[in-house]
Amino acid sequence: MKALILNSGVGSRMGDMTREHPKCMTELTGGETILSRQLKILSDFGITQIVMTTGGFHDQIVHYCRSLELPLSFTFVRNDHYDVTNYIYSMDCARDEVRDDILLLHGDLVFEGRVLEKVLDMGKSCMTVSSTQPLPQKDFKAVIHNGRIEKVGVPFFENAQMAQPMYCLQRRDMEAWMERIHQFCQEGQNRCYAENALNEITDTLALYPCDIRDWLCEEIDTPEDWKRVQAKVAEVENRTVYMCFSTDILHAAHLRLIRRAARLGRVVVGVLSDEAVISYKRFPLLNARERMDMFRSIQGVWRVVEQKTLSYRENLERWRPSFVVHGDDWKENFQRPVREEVLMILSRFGGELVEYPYTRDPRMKALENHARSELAMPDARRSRLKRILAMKGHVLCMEAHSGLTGLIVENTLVHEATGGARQFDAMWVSSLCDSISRGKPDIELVDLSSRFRTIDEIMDVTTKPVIFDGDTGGLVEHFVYTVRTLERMGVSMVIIEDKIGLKKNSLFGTEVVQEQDTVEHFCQKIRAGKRAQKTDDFMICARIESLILEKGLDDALIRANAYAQAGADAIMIHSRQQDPEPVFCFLERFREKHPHIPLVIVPSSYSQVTEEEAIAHGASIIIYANQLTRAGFPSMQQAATSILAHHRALECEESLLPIREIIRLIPEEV
Ligand code: SPV
Ligand code: MG
Repeated sequence: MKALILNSGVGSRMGDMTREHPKCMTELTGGETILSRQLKILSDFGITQIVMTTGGFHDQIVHYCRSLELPLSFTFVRNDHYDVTNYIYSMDCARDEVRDDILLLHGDLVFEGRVLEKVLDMGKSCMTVSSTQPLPQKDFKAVIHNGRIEKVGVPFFENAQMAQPMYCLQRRDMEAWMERIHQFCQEGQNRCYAENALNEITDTLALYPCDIRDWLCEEIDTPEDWKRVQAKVAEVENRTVYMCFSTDILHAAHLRLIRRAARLGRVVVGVLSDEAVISYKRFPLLNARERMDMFRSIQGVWRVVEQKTLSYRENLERWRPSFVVHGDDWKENFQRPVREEVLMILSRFGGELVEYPYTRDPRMKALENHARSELAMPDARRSRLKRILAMKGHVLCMEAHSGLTGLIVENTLVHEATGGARQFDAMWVSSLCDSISRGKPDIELVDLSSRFRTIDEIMDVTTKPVIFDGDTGGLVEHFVYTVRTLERMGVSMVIIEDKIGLKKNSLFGTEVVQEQDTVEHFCQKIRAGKRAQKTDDFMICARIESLILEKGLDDALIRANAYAQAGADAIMIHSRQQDPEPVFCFLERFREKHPHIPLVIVPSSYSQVTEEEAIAHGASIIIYANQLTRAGFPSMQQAATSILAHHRALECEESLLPIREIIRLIPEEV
C-alpha cells in the first residue's frame, strides 16, 4: 500500500503562520510538525512508499521530508498550477504514481495512531467518519446509506456523518475515482473538490464508513484549529497504556502487542510478581527483577513496574491509564473475574479496555518444554524450596509416591472465583506411602536404593521441589551418605525423625513400642548431615516425636531448641491428636525464640485446620502426607470387588477413567 498525501494547498486561512513554510510544516508539540507526525505514524504502520503532491513550497517540503530520515521512499509530484486549482488537479497530476491500494490523506490532517489502525484493519475501501460528533456546517460530511458511503461533500445533512479526509482505497476503487478525476480535469473542472468526481461513481464502488467516534482526526485550517488540535495532541501524547505480563519468554506476539499498545500512548508494563506467577504457572526461569529488566529494554515501553497480585487494582489506581491492553483470550478463560475488575476500575475514570486477538505462537510449546526441563535439573530444583519460602513465606506440599502421583501434584491447579489460582509448591516423598505402594510396612524396610528410585521416577516427570521423608536417617555413618545422594539428585530437604531402633509409623503413637533418640545423639546426626552437604540450598529438617510419644510440649521445645542449635534448617512437629492445640502451642512458643526457622507440620489427624489458620500460628511448610494414597486405595478396592461380584467390569465403568482418556493422560513428547 502507498500513501498519497496532498500538500499543494497554500493554506491562506492560516495567515502569517504559512508565510515562511507550508501548512504541513506547522509545529504541533515538541518539535513535531503536522507532516513529521503523519509520516512517523505511517512508517510505524509499515507504510513505506509515500506519494506527495506539492505546490509553492516544493523544495522546502522535499528537503524537510528527507531530513526526517525515516525509512520511507518518497515520490514528489508538483502541481505547477497549485494557486489556481484545487487538490482534484493535484491528484490528477499524481495519477501515474497511485495505481495501487492507496491511503489518501490531506496534508493538514492530524490524527492519532488508532485511527489509521482502524482504517487499515477494515480491509476494504473506506473513509473516516464520526458517529458521535455534531455535523459541521462548512466541512465535509458523508451521506451513509445501507452501510455504504453515497456522497461526500459540504452541503449534505440528511443521513450524514461528519467526515475527515482520510481514505483507504483498494486499487480498483482508486482507479475508478482517478479515471473520473481525469475526466473532470480534462473538461476544465479543476477548482472543485475531488469528491465531486467521487460522488458520480459511488454506486459502482464499495466505499464504507470507518467510524472513529471522538478519536483525534482533524484538519487544521485556521490558527484557532491549530490551537485546539495542539491541545488535543498533547492530551493524546500524555495518555498512558497499562499492560501486565507474567512471561519469562518473550515472543513475537508479545512484541506485536506492545507495539500496538505503544500507538495508543506511553506504555507502562506491569510485571507480575514471582509470588503471583507461582500461584498459577510454572516457576519463572527469570525472577521478577530480571523480567522487569527484560521489558525495560523493549522499544515502546515507557515504564516498567511490579504488579504484586493477579488483580490489576493497585496499579490501575496508581497510574489511572487511558487504556489497558490485553489479548482477548481472557474474556473466556479463568482470568474473567480479573478482566471484569479491570473494566469496573477503568469505568471510574473513563479508561478503556482494548483487546486484540490472542495469537498462540506454535513455537511456545517447545520453549515451554525446554523451560520445564531446565527447572527439573538438580541444581535448579534443589534451590527452589528456599526460594519459594522466601517469596511466599510458606510452602504447600503434597505427597507423591510414583511418576503418576508426581504428575498430579505437579499439574493440579484450582482457579478461584476472584481470578486467582492455587497449586502445590512441592512434593513429599513419604515413607508411609512409598512403603504402602509396595505392600510393605512403614518400618524402614524399603531400602534406600528403592526409595531413591521412587524419587528418580517422580523427578523424571516433574519440576517441583522434593522433600524426602528420611525416617530416622539410620546410623550417623550412613546418614552422611544419604545426604550427599539426595543433594546430588536435586532433593531440597530431608526430614529425619528423632527415633531410634525399629521405627514404626508415628500415627501408631504409643500403641506400639517406639523409642525416641537422645537429644545428644540426634544432634550429632544433624551436625554430621550438615557437614556432609555441599551446597547451601539443601535443608535438613529435624522432626520431633515428643507429642507422638506423649512426652509433652516442654520436651518438644527443649529438643527443638537443641536441634536448631545443632544446625537444623527447619523443625517439624508431629502429632496424632485431632486437637491441634498442642501443635499450635509448640509453633507459637518456638517462634518466640526463632522467628526465621521454617516450621513444618503434617495435619493428617487434625485435618480440620485450614492452611491459613496454621500459617497464622507460625507454620511455614504444610505437608499433606498421605491423601493421594488414601484416595487411590478405596477406589481400586471397589473396582476389584465390583468385578468379582458382577462377573464383569461394566458395573464399575462409571467410576473409572475412560480408556480414551487414560491412553492420552500422558502425552508423548516429540
Ligand atoms: C509419612 O508420610 O511417611 C510420615 C508422616 O512420616 S506420618 O505417616 O504421619 O508419620
Ligand atoms: Mg514416614
